[in-house]
Amino acid sequence: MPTALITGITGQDGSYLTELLINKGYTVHGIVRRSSITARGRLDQLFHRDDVYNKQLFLHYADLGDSTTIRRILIKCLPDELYHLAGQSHVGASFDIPETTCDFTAMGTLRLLEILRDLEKQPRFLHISSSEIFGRPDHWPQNETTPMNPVTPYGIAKAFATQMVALYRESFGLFACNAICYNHESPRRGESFVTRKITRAAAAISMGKQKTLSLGSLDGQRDWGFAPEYVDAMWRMLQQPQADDFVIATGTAHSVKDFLSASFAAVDLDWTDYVQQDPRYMRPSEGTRLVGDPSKASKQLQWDAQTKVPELAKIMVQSDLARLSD
Ligand code: G4F
Repeated sequence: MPTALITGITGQDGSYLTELLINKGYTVHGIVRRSSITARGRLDQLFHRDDVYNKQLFLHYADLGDSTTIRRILIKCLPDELYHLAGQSHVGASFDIPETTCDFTAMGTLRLLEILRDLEKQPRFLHISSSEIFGRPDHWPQNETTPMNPVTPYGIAKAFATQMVALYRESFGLFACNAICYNHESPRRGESFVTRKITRAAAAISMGKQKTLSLGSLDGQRDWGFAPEYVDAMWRMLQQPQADDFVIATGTAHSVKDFLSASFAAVDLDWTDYVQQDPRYMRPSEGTRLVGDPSKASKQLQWDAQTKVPELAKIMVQSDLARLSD
């Protein structure tokens, strides 16, 4: 059975992808950053399976800045597929830590590509790119040929990495692909992203555990899908006969207000009674109407997003209600 290596294995996407690959019979290796906190909550279910951990699933410590260790891991694991999901993924935070963001997200990807160039056995490579590369596009929906116009440090770092992946594919013949993913959410989403912040607050307010919710701009429009479906698209990309880039999205734009409305409706509340705007959460610059055209993925990968915002919000609120009542 094939072997996969995943950077960012402990994140939302990394954990869903690991489950998908384990169920398909892969051996999965994951790269994790060393820290004093060893909790890997999203992978807990797999860790506690004696038939999986250290048999089908292996973890290795390395930092994206540590090329020597990453090269050593690649030579040891000899993966057939490499999924590069790691990076500083919070767009708002990228204004506070632009150097770290560019080092991990942009240079981290280039370092990986440079290592791959030298390998005798080159794995198929997937880089998780982002709708943030389009920033303020001049048309909607965006597709694989839409010009990049990033307006955040994160978006600029992702644009660099995305172009490097395409360049290494064209110049050095690497099987290297960009999954240009629009926002994808789940109960495993970090609590500082707007969807999870909203669903957690809706649940907590309905239980009397929180009084209000402070947010930044409510004007932005995003294309929100369900994360487990997005990792399936990533896997399908690496099974294609040729490496290519794909937009992975639902094709539907929603405002933050729409997501608020769907989430608070799931607990029979009206969001306008609880939400206040706070300048602390406003960004110096914002992507505007980011909505993807997934028709290439639909046609070539036979992939279509199934879960849309109203159901997604409900799934996340239900999960937060259960978590808060534990
Ligand atoms: O949830 P967000 O922080 O997601 P954002 O910035 O669109 O980025 C996410 O999706 C990208 C595309 O897939 C990824 F590349 C990226 O790594 C990340 O996963 O914010 C969504 C919208 C923005 O318009 C933001 O300004 O919500 C707005 N917002 C309003 N109040 C807020 C808040 N965002 C956050 N995080 N926190 C707030 O309080």
